[in-house]
Amino acid sequence: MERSNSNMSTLGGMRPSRRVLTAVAVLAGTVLAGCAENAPQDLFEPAGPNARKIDEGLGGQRFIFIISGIVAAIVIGAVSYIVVKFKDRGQDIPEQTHGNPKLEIALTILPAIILATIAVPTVVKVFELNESDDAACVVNVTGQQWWWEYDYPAQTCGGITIKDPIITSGEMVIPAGVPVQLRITSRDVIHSFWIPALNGKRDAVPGRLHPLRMEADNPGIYVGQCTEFCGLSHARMRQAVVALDAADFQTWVDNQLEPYTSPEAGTLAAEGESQYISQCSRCHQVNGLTDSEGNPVLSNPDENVYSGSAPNLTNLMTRTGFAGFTWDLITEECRNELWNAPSEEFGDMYLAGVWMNTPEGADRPVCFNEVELREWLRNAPGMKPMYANPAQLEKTGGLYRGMPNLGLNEQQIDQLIAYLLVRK
Ligand code: HEC
Ligand SMILES: [Cu+2]
Repeated sequence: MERSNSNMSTLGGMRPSRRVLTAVAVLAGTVLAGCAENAPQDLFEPAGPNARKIDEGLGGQRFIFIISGIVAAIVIGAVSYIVVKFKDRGQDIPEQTHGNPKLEIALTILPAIILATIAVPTVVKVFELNESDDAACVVNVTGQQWWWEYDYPAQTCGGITIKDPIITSGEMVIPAGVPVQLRITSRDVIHSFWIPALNGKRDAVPGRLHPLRMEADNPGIYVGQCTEFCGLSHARMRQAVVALDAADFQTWVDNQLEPYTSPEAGTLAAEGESQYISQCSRCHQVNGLTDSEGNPVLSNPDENVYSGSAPNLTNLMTRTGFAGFTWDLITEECRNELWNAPSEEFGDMYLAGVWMNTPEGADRPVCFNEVELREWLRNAPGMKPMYANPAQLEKTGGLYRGMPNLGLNEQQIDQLIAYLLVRK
């Protein structure tokens, strides 16, 4: 027994003291990395009233960390003291005792007090956080493999009228300083929606509607990622909430609802439009698009995609990311500029999107990240593993999970890019 124990502790060729040191170094590294500046998913940097409620005050996470920190320090201190003081130095085994009512009562009451101190204010906060009936707008949030869809019913939102429904993906745009009621659900498996700077997480479960209140103090972009393992590309399912001031939110709504105009005949973009109709419209919708006979082109994702849905591509270029907000529609440089913009300048930059920093009259947007969008059209499952391998399709009854490789050639991709760019 003795021998096998000592074998265990030298496993991997590391002595125990070395292992402890390594563990401490890894832990310290992780903690420091977590404190790094520019960590947009930092739990300790709330940017809205709900996240602040989770962070601060009685029952907040700081309060709980302090109490558990004190308890941990006492326990670790006592254990270390005992380990050193009573180390086996060959002394006699001490006399065994049993029963110490004073100690037992103290050790029952003390933890009960500690737990009650944590539990009572926490439960109160949970109820407060669940309130969402003061919300001024509604956004339906639907998770699917592996992206989020946001649909805005026609409504008046923070004083701004959304006269027709809007459907978008990846980035949810909301007015800053206005409480928004999210109604979260899923079309396939369970996902979980979390924007750490704005609120806690909420699961997206098929067949259920889970409310969550979202409010951002100031204009800016607040990012997060799906936090419920949901299959192959779970790690590539990200999301963002973009808060804009009232005037910018109005502009965003107007842009989304602008009527469709076909690109001028004979242009590359017009060729892209017909490519789009033949290659893409069976899964994707572009609102207002009509075919050569003037009939609306309607998508049919139920017959092509496992979740029964693909992102609505109307005004794709008003977004800054794509495919589960995992790749950027704007270049890295422009993204850094946008994400770090002061809140007064953020709205104008966001609304300009790929056209940010572009001189008046130029016909190519300076901030457009063409490389990754082309790569996506060339071979989407090569970028984001999606179970789109046709050999596996029998398992989903012929339906794709995610976007398949459509075998487009470079010329078709040129046309499609030109088309997607024309639409805002
Ligand atoms: C079989 C269905 C299907 C077809 C056909 C299809 N797509 Fe997709 N596409 C999807 C799905 C599903 C997604 C979401 C994938 C993800 O993010 O995980 C997607 C995502 C996208 C995105 C990212 C959108 C966003 O907001 O995140 C773009 C852009 C796109 N497709 C363009 C096209 C174009 C252009 C075509 C035609 C050449 C096309 N797709 C054909 C299913 C399809
Ligand atoms: Cu997910």
